[in-house]
Amino acid sequence: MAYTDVRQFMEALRKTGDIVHIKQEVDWDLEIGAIGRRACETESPAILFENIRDYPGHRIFAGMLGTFRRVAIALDLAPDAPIPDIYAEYARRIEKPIKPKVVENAPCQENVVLEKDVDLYELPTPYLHEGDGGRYIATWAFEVTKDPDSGIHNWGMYRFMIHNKHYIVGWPRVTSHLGMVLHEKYVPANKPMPMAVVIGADPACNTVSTVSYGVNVDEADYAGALNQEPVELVKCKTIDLLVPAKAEIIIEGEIQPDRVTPEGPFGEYPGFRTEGMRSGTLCKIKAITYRNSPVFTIIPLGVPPDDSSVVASMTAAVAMKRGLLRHNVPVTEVYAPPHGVTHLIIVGVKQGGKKVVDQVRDFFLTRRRIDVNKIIVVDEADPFNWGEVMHDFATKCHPLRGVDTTAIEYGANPLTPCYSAEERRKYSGGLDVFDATWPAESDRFNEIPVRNSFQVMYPEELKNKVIKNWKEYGFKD
Ligand SMILES: Cc1cc2nc3c(=O)[nH]c(=O)nc-3n(C[C@H](O)[C@H](O)[C@H](O)COP(=O)(O)O)c2cc1C
Ligand SMILES: [Mn+2]
Repeated sequence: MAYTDVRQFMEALRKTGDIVHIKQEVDWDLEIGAIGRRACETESPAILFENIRDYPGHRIFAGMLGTFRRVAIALDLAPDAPIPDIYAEYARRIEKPIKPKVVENAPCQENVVLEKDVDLYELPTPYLHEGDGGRYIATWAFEVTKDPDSGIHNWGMYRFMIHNKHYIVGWPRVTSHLGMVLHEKYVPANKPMPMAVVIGADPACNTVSTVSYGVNVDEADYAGALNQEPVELVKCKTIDLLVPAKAEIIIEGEIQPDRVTPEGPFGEYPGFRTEGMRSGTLCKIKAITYRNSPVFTIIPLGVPPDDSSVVASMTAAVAMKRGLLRHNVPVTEVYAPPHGVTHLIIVGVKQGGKKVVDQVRDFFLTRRRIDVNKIIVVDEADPFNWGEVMHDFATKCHPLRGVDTTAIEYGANPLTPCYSAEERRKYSGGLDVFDATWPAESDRFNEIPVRNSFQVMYPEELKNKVIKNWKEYGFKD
């Protein structure tokens, strides 16, 4: 069964014990952030804050997809489904995009506040981390924009903070889909770019906004794929954009093509506050529409695991696998372990060696954004099994011949904490590929050593006997 709004999903989480309802009064000023952050770091349930200082009648939902259990539930799998199964189900579903359906009446427009009546401070936006440049209204939310030529909508998850009661300011990177369309099409024409912020859409809509399926497709089709039914969209009240009809809150506005405004700093997804204040993208708000008793969704972003390092790492890894296969690189699996915050990726190949490892590197170097800076390529280890990966990395990756280092002049991740301020400003950095595979036949310097494992060291007959008698010896299965 698909969860087509946040309320149904919270009910499912209640049934499995994956949400905590906090009824005590909590402060939007840091307290919600602190509770949410600790819940992430302790892999606790999601949270519904029901009593927020200064905001009676409002609710905040934190950590929608912050554990693989919650991702499994969102996909209607068993809550304790193993991570590879969750990856596989997500990958399987996005193979069949389903077009959205446009509706006339939408819950997200039960209440409408227009133009001069707009006051962004009427929403319970938390001040999340000490040191943030402001109250971030869009954290677990996404922005809808449109390519003026093709009419294709883009859904992307980009942070935005409140500038004042009529303006928000954010940082969609120039290399992001929104950033590219803004700078290539709206800014040169000096035209305002319509943008809607969607807060509190269903899990599928948020999931697909964390990744790019290509610049010529609508993410809405992929949300339909995940839900296995069309997502319902409705036309905004003041701008020509379609937004999810059952979302909790929609903020309608126009990006100002001729103005920049200070944005940040912010406690960012790699788990650090890396940057100071930046020149941000400014958006003037024309309307706020919302459901009765709206649920405001947030992510208390920080060190892993949280929604970013769990679900957004998964969508990123599956996109990488699809890309590698499209480029005929024979990979078996790609895993983005949450603690690698998409900086470290594990790539599995059937047959290792320099040729395939170079193909993997070359694929990553051609991407629009090279957020990854370390890749471990394995042949025998299961990419999802960190113990196996570490063992092969430690023993099979040659400290000289097994490490390939490339400098990146442009396109690197400006949020990577180890990069200098100058590198971050220039989007420069690097990529290391660690070859933890055995060399192909022709490149071998030595015979390949024999693995001392139960699987390899013993005759089949003896292994079968040991397995058969395992329980009788007194072991568990
Ligand atoms: C919680 C969260 C916050 C994000 N914030 C930003 C942001 O402020 N700016 C940005 O460029 N990307 C941000 N991203 C990454 C984008 O969502 C991601 O690159 C996505 O693919 C955007 O779509 P696009 O590739 O079509 O631009 C964020 C991701 C997550 C999970
Ligand atoms: Mn996109």
